[in-house]
Amino acid sequence: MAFLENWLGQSRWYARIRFSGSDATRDFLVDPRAQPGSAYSSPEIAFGPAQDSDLDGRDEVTQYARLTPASTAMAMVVWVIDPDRPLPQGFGTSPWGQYGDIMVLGRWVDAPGPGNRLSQMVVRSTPSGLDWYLFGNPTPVRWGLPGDQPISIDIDGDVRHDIAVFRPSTRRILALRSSDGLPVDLPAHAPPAGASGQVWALGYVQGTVVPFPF
Ligand SMILES: [Ca+2]
Ligand SMILES: [Ca+2]
Repeated sequence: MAFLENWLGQSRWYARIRFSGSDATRDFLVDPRAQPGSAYSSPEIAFGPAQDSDLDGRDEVTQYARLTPASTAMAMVVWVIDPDRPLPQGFGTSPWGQYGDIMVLGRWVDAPGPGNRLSQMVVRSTPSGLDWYLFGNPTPVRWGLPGDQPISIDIDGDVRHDIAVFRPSTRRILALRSSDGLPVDLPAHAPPAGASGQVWALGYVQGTVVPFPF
């Protein structure tokens, strides 16, 4: 799967998908601005890796989109891709988080509502640390120091994601287990010998989304 911009001269985001079942490749318009009556007008849209948000066994395209170029409001948008239909179905959730937040993909609740069945978690950086905001709860959980990287991970294996960060300075993962709320401190894999440059936790790369500034 690859994302395209300026497809056929249009400034819209498309997903180019090659289906493993048929080996067919097709392009799907996955841009909230293209929906009828859309409240979206900003091209700043972050794309997450595939996630099965409605728990039907098939992945959807997950986005974290800025509503307008002048707004700080952000919302999660989920696109259901059906190989047999020409257009995907897009579902937007109520705005949550603000521009600059990082959305962390994962299953965050046990009894979520329609359209947001895994719930949504965003992380806001402050000068003193990271604040984690679960959809619908205005009171954040403070976890992580400035410079820590939020990661998408289920450490205790209870199917719900854990609040967790990778700390580059120590190369450790610090998490709050969702099963009992207890903190854990684990070593992360070190980079290969001789490697240089920025160290990124794989969970950060794969499971968090933030739009690039345009
Ligand atoms: Ca699904
Ligand atoms: Ca867990």
